[in-house]
Amino acid sequence: MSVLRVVLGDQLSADLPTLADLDREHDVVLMMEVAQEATYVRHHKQKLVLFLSAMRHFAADLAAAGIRVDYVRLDDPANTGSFDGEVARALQRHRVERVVVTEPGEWRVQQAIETWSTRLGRPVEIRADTRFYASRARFEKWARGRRTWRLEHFYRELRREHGVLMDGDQPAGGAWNFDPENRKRLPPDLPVPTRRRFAPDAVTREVMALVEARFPDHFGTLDAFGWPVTRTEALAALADFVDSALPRFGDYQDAMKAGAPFLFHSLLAPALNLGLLSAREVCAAAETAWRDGRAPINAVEGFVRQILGWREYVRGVYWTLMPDYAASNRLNASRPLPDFYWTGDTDMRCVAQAVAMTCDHAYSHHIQRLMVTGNFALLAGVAPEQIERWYLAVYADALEWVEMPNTLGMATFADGGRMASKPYAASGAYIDRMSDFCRGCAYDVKQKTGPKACPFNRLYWAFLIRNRGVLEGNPRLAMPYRTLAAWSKERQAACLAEADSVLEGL
Ligand code: FAD
Ligand code: DLZ
Ligand code: SF4
Repeated sequence: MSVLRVVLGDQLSADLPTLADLDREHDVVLMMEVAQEATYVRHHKQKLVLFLSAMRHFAADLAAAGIRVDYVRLDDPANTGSFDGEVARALQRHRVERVVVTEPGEWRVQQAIETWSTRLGRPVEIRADTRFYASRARFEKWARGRRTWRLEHFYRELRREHGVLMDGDQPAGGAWNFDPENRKRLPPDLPVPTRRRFAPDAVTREVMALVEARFPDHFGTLDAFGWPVTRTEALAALADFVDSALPRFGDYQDAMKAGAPFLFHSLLAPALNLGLLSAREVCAAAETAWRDGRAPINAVEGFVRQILGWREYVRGVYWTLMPDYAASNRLNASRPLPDFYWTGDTDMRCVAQAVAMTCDHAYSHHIQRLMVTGNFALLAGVAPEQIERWYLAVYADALEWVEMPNTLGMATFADGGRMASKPYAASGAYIDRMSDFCRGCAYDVKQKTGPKACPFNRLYWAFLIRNRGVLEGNPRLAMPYRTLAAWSKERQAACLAEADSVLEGL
């Protein structure tokens, strides 16, 4: 019985469940470049190139291994532009009895796939995605019946269950969490490693021309494209990270520096999310580096927590709470996204830097996403849906299952605390402590009010006043609310007026 095996753009893994029992003689693998996926948000040009080039390379690898691949290119004149249309067309080309696919990474794609069997008149088998440590069901089992969900609890369970960084039943290094050691400021003279990047080959260059021609007005530039697009390149990127950056990953995880987008971060999220690397092999490489004495425990535990912890946790949150999750807006934020998120045209140096790095590399690291662009959107009351679509569009690693909970749960507190225990709201003092941005900024981070004062300062207290009804009972915000309680009515009104003048300026 021959089978049509559908492989999506973020499923580029040789061990994909879709391919498990493939019959080389009779089965066909279908891969589709479709316009709908390129435009449902206007993805950064580098993200488009990354997906399409990696898909083409993966298809070539399958074909070289003797597998029949039906690859539909974006510029194929008969291309219908959607997964639904292309699967229907493929069924006319191939005599197959059934369709097999692995769970997709996005809820809307899952919805579409669930209609296929009725619409196409063939059985469609959707297989669980075994590339994650925790299945969707595993997270739901953990979450069921718990009033509050916290990363730390889920993370410890997964470490025990999978024996990651464990010495017997004890956490390796003597503690579950080394976070307190991972908040150092970057010494100004500390050299930042030069990272391994990958020059576009002929396939990537062809895709670059296609993307420039088809999507000229999408955000971002292609000049600095250097993402791994093959498994071989992704493995080289992993080795480079372990050697050159992992030892200091923990210490400077929260640091930011003008003109230095990558610092000691791994840059591995795109390769992980497309399936070129597996979470298991990446965590194993980090753990081996610690056991061999090549990286300290605070770095390795911090790194493993991001992948075995946060990455798995946010996926569980997404699949358990969708589709209602997408409409979360607990703080009733409604302001449109300021234009400078696209242009970088702002005097706020921290924001301008984050947007410039995003434009040049389809990347900015976690603290820039959370504490600069995210924090500003939170303090300014930007509509969650607008900032969420921005994050989905502009980062090479952005897929909704990971991007949405980070935006709605972590950066904007739109989910009201389902995912994180408090909003990550901060004044300019935090950015000043963790970066060198403020020194060259048009605003003064030390001033609290007036036109020269840092806008983060001018917005911070007003944010707490405006959202008192939702946030005041939060134990983690007890301190600032105690401070506010001592403010007179007049002082609070003046603070709100000060914030209004910043917001009008947007
Ligand atoms: P590193 O700092 O080197 O971290 C190592 C790995 O851990 C990453 O590659 C990633 O796989 C994982 N990781 C780290 N933090 C998180 C997290 N909070 N949630 C899930 N996984 C994490 N990550 C994405 O992969 N895709 C997204 O679309 C995305 N959107 C985000 C939006 C916002 C508002 C925020 C605050 C964070 C977002 N993140 C997203 C998480 C994180 O910022 C990125 O994973 C990270 O910056 C990618 O760079 P890196 O590979 O150098 O990560
Ligand atoms: C992001 C993306 C883009 C830009 N293009 C494609 C594509 O042409 N074909 C494809 O199969 N996938 C693409 N993707 C990824 C999808 O948007 C989507 O996120 C995943 O398929 C969900 O599993
Ligand atoms: Fe950002 Fe304020 Fe510092 Fe300027 S002064 S870089 S706006 S935190």
